[in-house]
Amino acid sequence: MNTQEYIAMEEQYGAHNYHPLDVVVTKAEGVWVWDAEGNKYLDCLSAYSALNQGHVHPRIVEALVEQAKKVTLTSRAFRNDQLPLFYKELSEMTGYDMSLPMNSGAEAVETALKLARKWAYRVKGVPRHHAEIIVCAGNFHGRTISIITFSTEPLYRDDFGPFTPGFKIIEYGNAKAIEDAITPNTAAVMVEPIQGEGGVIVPPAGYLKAVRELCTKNNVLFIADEIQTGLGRTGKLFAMEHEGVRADVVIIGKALAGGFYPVSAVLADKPIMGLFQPGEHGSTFGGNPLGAAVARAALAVIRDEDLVARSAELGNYFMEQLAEIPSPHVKEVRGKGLLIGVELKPEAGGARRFCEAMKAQGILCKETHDNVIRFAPPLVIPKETIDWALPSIRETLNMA
Ligand code: IF1
Repeated sequence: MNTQEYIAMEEQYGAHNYHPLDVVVTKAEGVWVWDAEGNKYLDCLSAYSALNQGHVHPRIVEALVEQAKKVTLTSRAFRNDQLPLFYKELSEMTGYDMSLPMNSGAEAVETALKLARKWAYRVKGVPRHHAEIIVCAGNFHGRTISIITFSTEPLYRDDFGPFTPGFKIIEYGNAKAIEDAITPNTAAVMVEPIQGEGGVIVPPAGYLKAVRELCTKNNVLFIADEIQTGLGRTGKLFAMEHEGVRADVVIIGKALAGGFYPVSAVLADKPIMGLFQPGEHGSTFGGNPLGAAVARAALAVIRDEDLVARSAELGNYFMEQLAEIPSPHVKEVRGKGLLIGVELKPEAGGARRFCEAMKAQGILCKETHDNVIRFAPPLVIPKETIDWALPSIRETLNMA
């Protein structure tokens, strides 16, 4: 089948909940993908940071195949031999005592919210069913009904009520707004260290530090959603480290399994994570041996290939080079590490047409919020590949 045939079939039989670029990927390796006609493209999206290790990493393939031959699923009714090692390695890498594995990012966010509520009732002494969780405008934490309750994007929310009580939305990047919103019933503040979907919004310097201080001062949990920013994407293992802060609860997903498998997790120290009792939370697939084996390999690749340092170094280089491109359309280039947003001027006609033009040049990226082009290639990208892409990016950013 050719590209047009695949697209026609997808449109006929599939729900239309996406508007993808019309490239049908049939094969991938490292930073490259190939379409149904054999055209080759540089992947500058990395499945929204799920592919930090690059496509089809051989070491993760091997872990997947070997584990698939042994045992893939036990459910948590029985134990398996991969999960303990995954727990231990994740703890050693992140510095958190314990973790709780789930599958999608949204599930891990829900898990963190449940944990924060339980902590509020059992530790802080908030009256039951009165816990409040503070979140930020412009957030993206997933698609469940509770999570879209506190989305400020009408498209994600408006047709899907009634909603879940217990959330307060305040301005992102404004620590004073958090201070004003905290009450004796506040369980947690949940923040993305950089808002990805919001348009690669980097908060003002000192913001995360202020969040940390306010949470400590008011006995409120600081939950960092590092699903997109974590595991090396921004040039640190966690983006919050850019301000030297440590959240009480960290949510990770995406690159945790290198793009092979949905594995997410909530990290916290024992006084918090230890609150969950048998039966209170769970998942058929969360913590399964196949996912655990794949995640162990994905973490080992981040460590052994020094992907955090690579991201910092190449991200600086890529961002500098992008910022130097003279273009009538660009308003701002921003980001950290290899999470880079190029914001276009309102009169540029939207980011989508630039992504389409880039695709014609063999570079895949995706617009976010109408006028931001996101550049987030796998962290394994060689400098020469960035240099290969720059002339095409320059040409596109200068089109009529
Ligand atoms: C889609 C966006 C990115 C996330 C953060 C939780 C989740 C995500 C910070 C939920 C997911 C995704 C989901 C995907 C597109 C994508 C996205 F543009 F929509 F916002 F990355 F920027 N927290 N982000 O970024 O994780 O349940 O999806 O595993 O929904 O279309 P999930």
